[in-house]
Amino acid sequence: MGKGISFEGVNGTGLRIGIVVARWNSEYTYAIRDGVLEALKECGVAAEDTIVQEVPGAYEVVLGGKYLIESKKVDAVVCIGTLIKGETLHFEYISEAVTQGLMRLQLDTNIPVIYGVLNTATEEQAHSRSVGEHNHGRGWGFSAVEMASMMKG
Ligand code: DLZ
Repeated sequence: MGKGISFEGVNGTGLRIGIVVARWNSEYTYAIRDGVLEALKECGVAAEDTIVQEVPGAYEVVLGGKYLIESKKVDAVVCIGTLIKGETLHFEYISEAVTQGLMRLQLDTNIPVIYGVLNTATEEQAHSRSVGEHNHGRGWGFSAVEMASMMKG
């Protein structure tokens, strides 16, 4: 289960789920991707219904998500990136643009877009929330399935 909330009974049988993963900070984003994959498998999403698309950085996850929604007809998409504050002066710009972009994407398409972007102050926080004790990917995988099921009625 994800940290903090329960996803009891979430069933992904027959659902198609997309994962967009940024290669920037891939030590963390790949661990999150693996957490998402674990959760999807656990709730019955078939391997052939799980589509993974890599993009260069967090800034590109929005268009990557749009691509999976429009071309691969996914029922939900998890968009994964990691932005570490100390690392880039662009932090605020990229973070804000991606946050707005992902919300707009789901409202424009009516396909759930899970916000899989870590915005952290330190490398240690990014580590803890991905490769460390609290891999947020699991919760984001369950969230994708729950929201996809909801939208399908
Ligand atoms: C350029 C850049 C920088 C400085 N930092 C990050 C980061 O911490 N995390 C991340 O995912 N991507 C970063 N990028 C790359 C941008 O997201 C994007 O790939 C490039 O600006 C090209 O559009």
